[in-house]
Amino acid sequence: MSTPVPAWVALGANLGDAEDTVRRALRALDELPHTWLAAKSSLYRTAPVDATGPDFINAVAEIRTRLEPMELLAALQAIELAEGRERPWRNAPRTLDLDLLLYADQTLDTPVLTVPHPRMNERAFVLVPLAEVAPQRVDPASLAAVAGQRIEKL
Ligand code: PH2
Ligand code: MG
Ligand code: MG
Repeated sequence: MSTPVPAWVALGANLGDAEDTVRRALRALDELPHTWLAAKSSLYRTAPVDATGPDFINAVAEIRTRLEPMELLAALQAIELAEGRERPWRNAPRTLDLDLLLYADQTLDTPVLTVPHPRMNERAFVLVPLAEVAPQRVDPASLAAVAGQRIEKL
């Protein structure tokens, strides 16, 4: 069997009991096949970026996984669906969003999956929690550039 690799997943929610949902999703990541939770950031309350609706709860998980990137994407989408995720329009309020940020040191560019996540460096709600679990994977200039975005540790 393949050796496990590190990957980082952004969690976000702004519908229903978002805090509860994010905590449950962290456990769900740990329960995925061939995957476990290696580290989790704090939870944060964040202002919506290019989105409407209430404040988000965000966090970042570091996992180890033997799933290939596309298998992992499918597994993340299954967790979103189990939490009642609907996609009425782009960036609509959501019960749960799980975005694959980084998969080891790989880059991927397919119609359904781009890694590293193409917008991660513009978002405090990704960079601040990612810096907690994997500071070596955060570009300091990007982190400084998003300092104006509202984010508060729970
Ligand atoms: N996700 C988005 C768009 N905007 N804003 C915040 N604060 N948190 C998110 O998770 C988020 C967002 C698209 O997935
Ligand atoms: Mg997203
Ligand atoms: Mg998403």
